[in-house]
Amino acid sequence: VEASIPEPQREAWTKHQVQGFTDKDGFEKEVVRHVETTLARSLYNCDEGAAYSAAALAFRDRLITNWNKTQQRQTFADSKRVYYLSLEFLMGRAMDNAMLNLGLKNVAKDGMQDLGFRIEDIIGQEHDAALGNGGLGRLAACFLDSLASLDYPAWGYGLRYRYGIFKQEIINGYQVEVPDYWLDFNPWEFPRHDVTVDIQFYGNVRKSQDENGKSVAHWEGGEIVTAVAYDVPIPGYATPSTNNLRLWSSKASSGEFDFQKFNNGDYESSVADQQRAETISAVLYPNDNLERGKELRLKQQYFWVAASLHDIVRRFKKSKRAWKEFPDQVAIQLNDTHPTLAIVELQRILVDKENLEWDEAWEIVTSTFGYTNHTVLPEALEKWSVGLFQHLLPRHLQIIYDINLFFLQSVEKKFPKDHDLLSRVSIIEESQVKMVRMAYLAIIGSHKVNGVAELHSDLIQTTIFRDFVTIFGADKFTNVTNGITPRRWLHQANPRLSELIASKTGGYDFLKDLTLLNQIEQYAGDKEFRKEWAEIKYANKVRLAKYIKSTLDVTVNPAALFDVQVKRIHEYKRQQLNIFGVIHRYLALKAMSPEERKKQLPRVSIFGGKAAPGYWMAKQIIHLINNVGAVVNNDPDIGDQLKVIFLEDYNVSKAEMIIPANDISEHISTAGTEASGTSNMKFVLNGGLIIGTCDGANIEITREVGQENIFLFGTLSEDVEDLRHQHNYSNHSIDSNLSKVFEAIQSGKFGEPNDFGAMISAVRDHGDYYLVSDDFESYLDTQKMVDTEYRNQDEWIAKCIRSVARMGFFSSDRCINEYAEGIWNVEPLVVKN
Ligand code: C3B
Repeated sequence: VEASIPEPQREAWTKHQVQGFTDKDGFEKEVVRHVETTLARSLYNCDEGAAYSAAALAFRDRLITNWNKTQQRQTFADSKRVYYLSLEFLMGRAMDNAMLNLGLKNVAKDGMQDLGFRIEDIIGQEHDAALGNGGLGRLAACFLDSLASLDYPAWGYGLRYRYGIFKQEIINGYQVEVPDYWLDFNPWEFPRHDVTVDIQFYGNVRKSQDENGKSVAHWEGGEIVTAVAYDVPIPGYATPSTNNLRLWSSKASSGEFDFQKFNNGDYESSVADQQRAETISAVLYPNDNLERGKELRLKQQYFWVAASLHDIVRRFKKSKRAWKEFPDQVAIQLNDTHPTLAIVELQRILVDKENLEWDEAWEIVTSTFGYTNHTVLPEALEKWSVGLFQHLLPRHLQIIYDINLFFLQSVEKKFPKDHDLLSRVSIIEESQVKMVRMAYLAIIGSHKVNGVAELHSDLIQTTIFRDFVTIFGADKFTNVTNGITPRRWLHQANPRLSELIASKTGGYDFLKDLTLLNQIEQYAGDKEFRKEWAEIKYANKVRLAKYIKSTLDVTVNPAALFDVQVKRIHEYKRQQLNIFGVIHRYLALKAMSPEERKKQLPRVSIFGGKAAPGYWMAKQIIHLINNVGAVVNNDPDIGDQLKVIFLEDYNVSKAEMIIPANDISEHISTAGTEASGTSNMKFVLNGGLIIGTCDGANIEITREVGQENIFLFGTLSEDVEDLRHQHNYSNHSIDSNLSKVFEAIQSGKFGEPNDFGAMISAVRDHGDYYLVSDDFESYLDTQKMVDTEYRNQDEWIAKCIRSVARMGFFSSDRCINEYAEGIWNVEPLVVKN
């Protein structure tokens, strides 16, 4: 439908084009207008909530004018676009980020002050957009920021969950989950009730022949659910480019709403149908690095993928190009295997709807997709039962079988008679219950496969995907080491540090080219600079100490060493190793004379993170941390020497406060298990050092900052398998320090010992899969070195400064440029303003 305004009337439009505010007065005017009209309030009843709402709406208006222009520019240029498909976008708060990216934070600060509010309080009113679990979801959010900041024509596609990741409460030391209903007031989205796609499920496939005798598949029957688009503007930093994140929400299709039932008076069941449709986008699955094979999850995946592809194809078809040009116009990146069905769906569209030949279609498909793998953990690799597929997506299962058949035929041709190879690489796992291996499908249907840090990319090529390297050749596999956006994780989270850096590097250019940080290295020996640096660190620690006091009523000394481990709770991330180390420290302090005790370096051990609701062991780890805290924090012998803090409900906005306050952070996964890690980068960028294992991006951080600036310990990944084998086939001995920790737990010092029996047995009796006992001693030794080195504050700060100076590599801008060049083949669309 042509909806554009005819030429003669366009003058009126141009004359009234919205410009958006650029100064304090303009901003205030917009805030007052929104308070009085949009919110129907006044200066007599404008609380912080209303002030936030009005300020957010003012910024939303501002973003949308940029968004409109960006979209027009991209449509007009008609160049290749990137589509980033992710089931998770862990965005956090939007307003602070929008203000900073638009360069209008000072305007907003002064404006809000004129109107009677402090900008920090107003920012604090915003509910986090928490549509993700952990690293994978936050990476997607950092990528969106970089894509917009670098002017790439790019869209994100995701699901608009009504409930994001649950809110964590700690009650009697235990995690309790509370639903996160976040959509009460969300000014950052635009519902597009006119952009809808009908999505089919279930039903069956009928085959017929066309006039040329070619077999044609018809997917018929089943049920229809409608996808409605919600658009979220993504502002770039210091550029007018504003990209789009399109999130799909499910509702009953109007065709489906059963008027028959309704008219027959069966009102309740027709409403029930409606609710069933809305269930699809109702809730984010709260598992990190774990797949549970639930039907609703597969429904979510198909719903989102089918709606997104329909949208992408619709946009392509407007250009009236030939199908073979599709990969020149479209690059689709699969964030893990969650969107792998997109490969099958595009093949289905091309073959069943657009009547392309199979091979021609498949060539287009494989040239379009890239697949990023984020984990080697077997429990996280997606497999769906063939039966479930047959039921939910019968036509897609047929296509998967055909893809597999042609693939296996080509393998057999290349490697005749290697039947073992054929069954190893088959998309269908011929187990008791037949399974579809999504990672294999993703590899076969993509032109590039990448891991997220060097070690991880090596590991996937030599272990889980090695047969595919043999089959496709090494060129198909590559590495793109993860990165983080310095806008949120330095400038926004740590404004004073950002300002100090700017004062020495001649402005804020480093936020667009993070390698410019290297200019501050020369100040590592500068007394004055070090002093300012230390003051900022101290102020950040005071801010966190106040927060700890107000939320937990525990007083911590900001002069103590702040040791932080915040991330999802997982046995492979080894929070248990950390808390065992804390118990060891506590026992050692208790055994000392008061004089000796006083001489020790005071430390605050800070933990935070959510456990998946069904992950019992992870919940026990949280429970132990809290119980240890309750004992240690109230022990008069200990005082300031040791405090143990568990911060409730760790999320993006809390990370922005916690990370700048770190002296040291822990990234201590069993070698070979943490694909990359990204918080490690954030902590160092905020002027802390790392205690960590030789795992994931820790290795590249070491390469960049120098091994004298990081505390590495523990088993190397190449030795992990042997050790595991030894644990299972010979008696493995437990270090005496660790035994004493176990004894203390079992004595009941930290609450009911039975609660922690399984945690101890896992290490002592059940093979210690995560190598806690093997690494315990070197962990303690390394922590001792941390204590010693921290006492020399001048040198410590110098190390922090040098480390920050060398962190340029870890910008997500670098990362996005690597994807653009090596995988997507797209160019920025530079804006001349
Ligand atoms: C995570 C990995 O566990 C991290 O090592 C990695 O830094 C990030 O992805 C980003 O690449 N990951 C996750 O959060 N969820 C998964 N299902 C798999 C990996």
